[in-house]
Amino acid sequence: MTAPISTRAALTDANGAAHHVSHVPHSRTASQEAFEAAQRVLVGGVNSPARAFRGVGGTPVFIDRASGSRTYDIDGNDYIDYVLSWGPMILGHADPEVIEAVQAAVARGTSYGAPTLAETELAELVVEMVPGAEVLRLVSSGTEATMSALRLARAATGRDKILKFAGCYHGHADMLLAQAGSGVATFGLPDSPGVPAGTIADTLVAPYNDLAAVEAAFAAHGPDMAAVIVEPVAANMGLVLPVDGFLEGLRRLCDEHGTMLIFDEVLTGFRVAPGGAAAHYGITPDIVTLGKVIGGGLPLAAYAARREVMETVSPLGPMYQGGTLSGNPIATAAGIATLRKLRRPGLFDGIVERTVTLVEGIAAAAARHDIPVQTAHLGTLGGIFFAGGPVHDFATAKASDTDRYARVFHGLLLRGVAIAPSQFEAMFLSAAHSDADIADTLAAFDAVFADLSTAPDHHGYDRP
Ligand code: HOZ
Repeated sequence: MTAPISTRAALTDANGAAHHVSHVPHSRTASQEAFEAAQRVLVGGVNSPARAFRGVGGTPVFIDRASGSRTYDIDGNDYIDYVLSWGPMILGHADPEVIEAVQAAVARGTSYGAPTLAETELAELVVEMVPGAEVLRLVSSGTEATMSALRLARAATGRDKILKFAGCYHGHADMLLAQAGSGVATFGLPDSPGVPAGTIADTLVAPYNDLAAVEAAFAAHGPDMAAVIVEPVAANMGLVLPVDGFLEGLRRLCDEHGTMLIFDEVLTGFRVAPGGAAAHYGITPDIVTLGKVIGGGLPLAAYAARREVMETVSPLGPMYQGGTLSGNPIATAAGIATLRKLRRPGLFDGIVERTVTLVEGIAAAAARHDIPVQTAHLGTLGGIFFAGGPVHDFATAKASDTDRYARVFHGLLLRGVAIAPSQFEAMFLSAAHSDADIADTLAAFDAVFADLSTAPDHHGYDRP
């Protein structure tokens, strides 16, 4: 199939009637040319597979700039953005307070390789906000955080085995690339070549939300189990909420077996609640990993635990982990400005309210057009699956209609709304998304659903 990019015909329904359209798209020829040039010198034309549009087909949109709720592409189109750099931009793009803090930091130098006051200030904010985070180590990416958290769990327990859940994504460290979500799920990879069998020999995988499977794993391997690592709210296979008792069950089993419970809150931290999923569910993990929002859009992440566990880490303990750019002064400035503003009364609740309006509105629009959909929302995260029955784990997520997701994705993009270019990702909202943005987005969903139900072969929405 060819890729009909932006045509006015795509904005009419099967009978030629125009829908309410808040946005008239231009062509995307500049993006197409940019992608061709990029592919000559960058593998697949991208620096992270999740950006490659392989899950939906077509050419990635090249972004020129972003502000508030919107991204602007190099052809001059703009999009109400629900990707938000895959989560970090909780205040919206180019938030003035964050930009001011970053500019002030840049003017004082970009990296010192020595301690700064800002690192302590950011850590103090996190300790106040996040249950279980008593002492932190700042790193530069979520992958580094989860990789280090596992090393810590193994060092602190003297055990090797870890348990993860199918469809949960914890970055691309070798021992976590087993039945992973996010880009790994988008590309349908059970695991990755290049990961030695020995490296994942100690990685056990259970279905998300399946406490009986976890109990069985503990029955077989309890004395060897260093850690259970989980996205407390799974947000890398689409958005899948934990069923009642699942997280409590993990906590109990880990306590019974002397195993570290690691909450990977890279996506959910500061998003499910200001204190993350641990605060929302009232369950304190032994180790927590944070990323995305904590850096306000710059490369920064962290792992944290109670003091005696963190004392395993060098320079206090024997477990080595370090990094030249860890706690970078520009990134910490962005993180501090972001977390400070996020704590302002009413700000977080406003994002949550608009998330509810959006997700419930999508469900209502789908119902109007007889399109089976499963939606979920929690805090500032939303999710949609085109499925007739409940989605509670990776198997049910993968059984949803990814082709329909791709068509909806392209229909929305034509109407100036950007959701993730993969079924296996969440929707992210920010403080910059206004009521008008939500209304425009819902109008776009309604129009796309109308077209899909009346004209299933609508060319404008083909998966290229
Ligand atoms: N963890 C990100 C969202 N699932 C993926 C972003 C990326 O890999 O580029």
